[in-house]
Amino acid sequence: MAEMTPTSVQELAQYSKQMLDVLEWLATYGANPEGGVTRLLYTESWLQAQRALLAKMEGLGLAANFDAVGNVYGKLQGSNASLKSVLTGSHVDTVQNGGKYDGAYGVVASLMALGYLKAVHGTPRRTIEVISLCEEEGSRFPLAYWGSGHVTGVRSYASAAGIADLEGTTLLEAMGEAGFKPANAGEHSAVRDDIGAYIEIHIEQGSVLEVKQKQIGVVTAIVGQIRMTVVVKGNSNHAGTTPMTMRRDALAGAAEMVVLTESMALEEGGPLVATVGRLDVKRGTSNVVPGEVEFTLDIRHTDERKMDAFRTRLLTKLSEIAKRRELIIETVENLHASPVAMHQGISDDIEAACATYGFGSMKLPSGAGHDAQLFGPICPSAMIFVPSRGGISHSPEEFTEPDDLIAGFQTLVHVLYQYGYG
Ligand code: HGY
Ligand code: MN
Ligand code: MN
Ligand code: MN
Repeated sequence: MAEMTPTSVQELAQYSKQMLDVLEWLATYGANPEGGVTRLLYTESWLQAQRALLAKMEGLGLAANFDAVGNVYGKLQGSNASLKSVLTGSHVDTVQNGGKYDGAYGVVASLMALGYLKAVHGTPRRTIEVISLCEEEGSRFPLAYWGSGHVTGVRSYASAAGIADLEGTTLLEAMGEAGFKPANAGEHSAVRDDIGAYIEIHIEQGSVLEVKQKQIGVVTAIVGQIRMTVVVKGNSNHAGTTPMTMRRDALAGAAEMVVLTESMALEEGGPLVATVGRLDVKRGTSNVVPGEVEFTLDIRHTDERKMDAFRTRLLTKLSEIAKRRELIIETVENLHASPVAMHQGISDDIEAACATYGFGSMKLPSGAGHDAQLFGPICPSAMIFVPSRGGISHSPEEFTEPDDLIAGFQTLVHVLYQYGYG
């Protein structure tokens, strides 16, 4: 395997500083006045960020382009075109009022890594590409991994049928309005079969690294994840004239279901987690008994069989509540991602790179979902984590120490150098 030359390490320090500045620059796209960042798929702030990243990639001498659904690629062409590419990147879509590191750090560290490698080491043997992926979060539309799903062939335009945001704008309408013309529905628009490895650097979004005082996490596996939408229907009625014993109150029923979800998850115990992240009372008014409620379910586990079994048991219990209260319950599954193990060989090389630089590292599973979950089944994939202060993420409070961001960046550069130039 190729080793980094000493001179390159000094130049790396300069690019490390630039990486921090570019991260702050990216956070200005979709910055909320009260702090935090909101860049939802196909909105102006997300599109401006993607366009700006494409220009930044070109400025670093990479060949850059949008693909059919809005992923942005930056390519450092290799000398041996017969070799499959090394792909590195993440996402810049965010949750509502999220942090400035989730996803963005992975895209910025990757594009700066390619800029450094091109400037200091020239043409690699194997093509190395950075990608800024669409809708990893599923925060505007209830369909996560839209971008990585297209690259890996898991998503097609047909997958978007009936998918709309809370305002009723469909995913395909929003895509067209952002300038990405959906081709015919069945076609896989952006799928690739020439990716030899996928490496993603990301903040941990948990507190294990901080507690264990390690700078780098080497991800062993990404948890399985089920996301569902639950609709509860009863009878909207007059709040003043409807006796308590004659109500079919959709919100009271949903509230009982939310509390049961939490208690069943607590009873099941870790690593299972279950969350109701959003609950909307349809046509909610203070003097009307609620007739319809929609809420989301997010269930995760490292063991797919236990995750599926928990989901089945939970839905049975929710139906019992609905029956007892003479309510109707409808459920739609929006995501069913299996747990995915990361590649042992690349993970070992990440650990070795940490040892080279003296960065303390440890192996750990990821409780958060990532695009690497989609790449893992089609090519060797690995993830590098850096610590999140207080384990906080999906919040304006999200923060990672600059030294840790730099340690992650240098580890990523080292591994990309090995795989691209080795
Ligand atoms: O929800 C997640 O796990 C990720 O942040 N999208
Ligand atoms: Mn993320
Ligand atoms: Mn996230
Ligand atoms: Mn399953």
